[in-house]
Amino acid sequence: MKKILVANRGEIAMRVMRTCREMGIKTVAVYSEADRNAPHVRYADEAVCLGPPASNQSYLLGEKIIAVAKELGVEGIHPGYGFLSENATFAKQVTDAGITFIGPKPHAIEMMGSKLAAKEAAKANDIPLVPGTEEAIEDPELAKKIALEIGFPILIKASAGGGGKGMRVVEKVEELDEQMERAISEAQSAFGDGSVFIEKYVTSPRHIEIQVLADTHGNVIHLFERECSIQRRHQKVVEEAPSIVLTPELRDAMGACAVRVAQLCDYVGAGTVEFLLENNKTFYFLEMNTRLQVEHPVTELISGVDLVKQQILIARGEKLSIQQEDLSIQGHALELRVYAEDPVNNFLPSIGNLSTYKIPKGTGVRVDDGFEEGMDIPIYYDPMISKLITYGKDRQEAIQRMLRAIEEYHIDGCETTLPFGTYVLQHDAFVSGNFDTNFVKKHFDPNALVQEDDKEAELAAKLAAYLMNSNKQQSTATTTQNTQKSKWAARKWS
Ligand code: MV4
Repeated sequence: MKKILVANRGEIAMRVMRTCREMGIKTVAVYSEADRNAPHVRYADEAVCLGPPASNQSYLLGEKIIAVAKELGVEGIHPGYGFLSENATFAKQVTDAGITFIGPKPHAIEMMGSKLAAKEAAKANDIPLVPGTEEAIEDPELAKKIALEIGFPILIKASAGGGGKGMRVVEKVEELDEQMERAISEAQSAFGDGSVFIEKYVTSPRHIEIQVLADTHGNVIHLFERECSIQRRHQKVVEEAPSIVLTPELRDAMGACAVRVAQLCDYVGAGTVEFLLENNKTFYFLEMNTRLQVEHPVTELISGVDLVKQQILIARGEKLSIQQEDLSIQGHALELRVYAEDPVNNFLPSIGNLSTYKIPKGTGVRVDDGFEEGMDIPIYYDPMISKLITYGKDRQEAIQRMLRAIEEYHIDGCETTLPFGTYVLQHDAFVSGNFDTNFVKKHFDPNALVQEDDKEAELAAKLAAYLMNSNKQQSTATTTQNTQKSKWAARKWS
């Protein structure tokens, strides 16, 4: 494979192209009109504009992307995450065009895209599932019977959903009829598929996922877990590897289970098997994500494996050169997703121009980003600016390094989730490891950040007053000098 087209933008496009360059593979970027000056466009060996900014007029135009690939003699297409990455039709069209899709085969994407098909296959292979139905359910009477059997609260999930989309909690039997009706009609309009199923609602689980790699020769390995319980509204904010609650035995059991899930759908490439972990001991298979995930770097840091490189080697048809026994966990890694969102204001998008953008550096710090100082954050896409990733010999070192890196990260022009990261990483529940998927709801009070802000503002005001005073005292100084001084003060505190 000598030339790869990256059908994505931002940090993940950069991430993929860096490995391509290391492997001596030429890269083709595609971009929308909003991304003309984006780093991924300049980094690539060739770049082609797809169209206007909206995703459905650019990054989602599968056929156009394939046409570009054919024209430029591209041998492989890497979809990144989001956009076309889990689109079985696109994967098939790529293959039909004689180009290698760097990812699993269409049937694996399809099977895992249907949560019901995934559960059915898992059940047939003795993979532990949350108690519930493995078939679509429509009949309200049957739903009631099952719900009473498994006990409330229950969760109604859309088969075509996933990642928390199309989920509804039902607390008591009286609400069931109405919620079922809503869930079905919502699923129908959102996904064009009204099938829903019922599960017992596990109220305080941890969200643990296992990274797998599978080659085209039937070899499957896992690269341990990522702990992703720190989320808000199904958007992960802090991820880490390893999880501090997995014993070696539990890790082996979940790893083996993830490998079986990959095997049962004939998986090829890098994938992630999601589990719920209840009481730090009972785990249930939730779903499989058939793409490279946002949080893959924490796995890379603790395993020493470049996952994108493995994806490419696998796509070339090579045998996995790593065996399960070769792998071990080295140190600890954390990732903070830096979003252009205001944590004090209910995480509302806070887009703007990155008038200051200075990234942290030094030992154990990795920043995966797709922005530069002076760039506008486009309104059309996910508002993630970067991923701040730290590595340490142990969890404490990784945490301290993250706190240091957050302090060194300077972004002006928009609000970000950086202060939220500091809040989480200093919280007793996080530090002690005593947390679950309810962490943000349970422990995050935006006022805590407002107070921090106030302290800073107060300090700034005091310093400004002090500078003005000292200016007055030097009344003999020339006007020019005064102007310069106040200009400096204004810049410093703006
Ligand atoms: C669940 C669950 C509890 N019980 N299913 C969310 C993402 C998707 N992959 C499945 N998810 C969940 N499924 C049952 N039966 C909890 C989650 C879940 C979650 C729920 C509420 C708030 C945050 C959450 C974070 C991760 C997982």
